[in-house]
Amino acid sequence: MDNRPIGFLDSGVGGLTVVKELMRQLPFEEIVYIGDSARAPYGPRPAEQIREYTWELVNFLLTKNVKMIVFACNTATAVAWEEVKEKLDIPVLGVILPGSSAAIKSTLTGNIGIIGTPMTISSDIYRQKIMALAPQMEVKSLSCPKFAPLVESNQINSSIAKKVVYESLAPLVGRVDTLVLGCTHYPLLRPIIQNVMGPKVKLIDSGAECVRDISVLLNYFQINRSRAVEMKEHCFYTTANPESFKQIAVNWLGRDLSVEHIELSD
Ligand code: I24
Ligand code: DGL
Repeated sequence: MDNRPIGFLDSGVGGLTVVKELMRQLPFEEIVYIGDSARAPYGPRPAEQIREYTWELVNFLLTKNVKMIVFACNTATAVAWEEVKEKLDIPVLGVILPGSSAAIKSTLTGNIGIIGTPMTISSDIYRQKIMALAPQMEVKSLSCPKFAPLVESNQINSSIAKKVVYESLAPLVGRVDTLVLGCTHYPLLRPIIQNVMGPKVKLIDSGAECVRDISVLLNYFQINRSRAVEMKEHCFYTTANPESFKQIAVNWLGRDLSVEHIELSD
């Protein structure tokens, strides 16, 4: 047993899609979350800058005595996960490897699509990970820079969203049987994406797959949180306005929670 919290990092609030899965799959685990909303989105930023910011988030989580760190952000995973994982002596999980292996398990034709932010797609990391595990796969990657802004402007169900998703995904329709949602925001567009891709296409939520791996790791190292110990409150930190963060988090997670502002060293 290990009653320390699990640390989550993200560029902002998108990582809450991973947190929601954690609360569903592993309700007894305690969470410390840091979202760098003051500097979000990471997607359009240079890799070197994202690496630097991610290290600041990691170092913050380490001061919170976490037993494990989860990169609840595809962009941060794409550019910084390997180097952070090498340097820490606690387990560090990203969302990309779980999403990649789930896609390989899901596909019947070997034609896998990946969608994500410009940085995630230009890093080519999903394709590399998939090819390393299963070289016979055919991977088609597509950057969808308009999707996260759609979610953030509350247009998830709008006709504009339908039009943008339809036009953006046109290059993949009919050409893949599995599509990886390689960005934390995309599960919110899932119904529209499914509709555009067709009912036979399997959508892979990298965040949900990552939480399955967290569960396996907790069991393997026997570091689950004891259910006998009273649950402490989850802690959420943001580099921007805590009220704005809280509004989104309470709405999304459907429960009250405490959010604190934190200043990261620049
Ligand atoms: N969804 C996201 N980011 C936002 C948003 C949103 N505003 C409305 N909705 N804003 O990401 C980002 C910038 N903010 C962040 C907080 O600090 C200030 C700056 C997706 C969220 C994934 C859980 C739409 C919205 C919402 C509640 C729940 C879900 C959702 F308001 F998509
Ligand atoms: N969290 C990011 C990701 O999953 C999306 C938002 C951003 O670009 O920062 O890629």
